[in-house]
Amino acid sequence: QVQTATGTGDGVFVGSVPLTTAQSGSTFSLKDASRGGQSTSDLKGKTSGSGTLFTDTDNAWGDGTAANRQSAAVDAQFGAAVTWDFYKNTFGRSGIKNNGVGATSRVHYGRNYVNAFWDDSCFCMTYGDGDGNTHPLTELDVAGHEMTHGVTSATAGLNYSGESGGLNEATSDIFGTMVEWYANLASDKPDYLIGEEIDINGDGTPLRYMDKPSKDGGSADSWSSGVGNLDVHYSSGVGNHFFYLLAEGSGAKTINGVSYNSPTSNGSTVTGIGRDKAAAIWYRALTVYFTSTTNYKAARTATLNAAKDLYGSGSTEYNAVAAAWSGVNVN
Ligand code: ASN
Ligand code: ZN
Ligand code: CA
Repeated sequence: QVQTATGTGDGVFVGSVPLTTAQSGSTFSLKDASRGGQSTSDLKGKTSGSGTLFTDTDNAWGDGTAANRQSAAVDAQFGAAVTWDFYKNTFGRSGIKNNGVGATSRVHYGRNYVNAFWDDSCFCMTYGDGDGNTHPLTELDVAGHEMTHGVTSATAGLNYSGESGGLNEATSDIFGTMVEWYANLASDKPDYLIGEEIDINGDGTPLRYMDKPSKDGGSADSWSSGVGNLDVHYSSGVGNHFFYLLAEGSGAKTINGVSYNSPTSNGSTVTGIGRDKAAAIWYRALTVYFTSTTNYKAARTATLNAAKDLYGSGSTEYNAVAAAWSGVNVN
């Protein structure tokens, strides 16, 4: 019969972490019965199919290098576990669909694939190995980002184009970042950067910046009439910048050794309410008020309604939501 066991993992990015695994005789598998049966499989370079469930004989997984094919699986399985715990312990959400069912993860997708993605049809997330195979896409904020696409799909269903697509992407960056803060790993100190560990640009810069999204060379810092024509990973900048302003406030500050400088589009000063309250407001807006066609103007109304529900109309939090949206030109 199958029993639950506690193993150890050494991931490419997460370092040494505990893993809840399954044991059948002398064989362990990367499957977590305590979190809806979430598991991780090896695609071995293929681009379809469910892959081969990772198994092991000593319940010690990976060696911290991408050369060992279990290491990326440790990151993926741990990322799915932390994301599960974040949603469960922060919002009482039991899995992506809130039905107690875990998602599966697939690693080693294709060859030199520099991306990761969520797919509703397999209820699974998939990671490439990156170009050169030393930087798989299995960073924690990416895991949280991809699984959050599943949450968005199961709740608001934000259309993946135009301004609603930007809000969809921002939602994934916001909660991917919150997953990183929830885990608070010494090996990956939490920040307001996306994909900072992967070195996707080869020069040490992250994929995206929440304090000043335009630092990536393409994202919007604030709303303008054409913002919905941008790629959704760029129109997300308006939502990401709103969230940073709401959580941390405008101006310069250093957190965990990273320097941020977040200007508002109208020159106003915004005082942050902290990331936990900001996340609670965004989650309530996502799950109660956003619809498939919500645009930035409607997101302002939705988050104000969420803040009213949680903290009261005219509360400090409510007023901060209004000020943060005005700071990204959503009036
Ligand atoms: N990693 C990308 C994302 O989650 C994949 C995509 O463009 N759909 O947004
Ligand atoms: Zn995304
Ligand atoms: Ca990050």
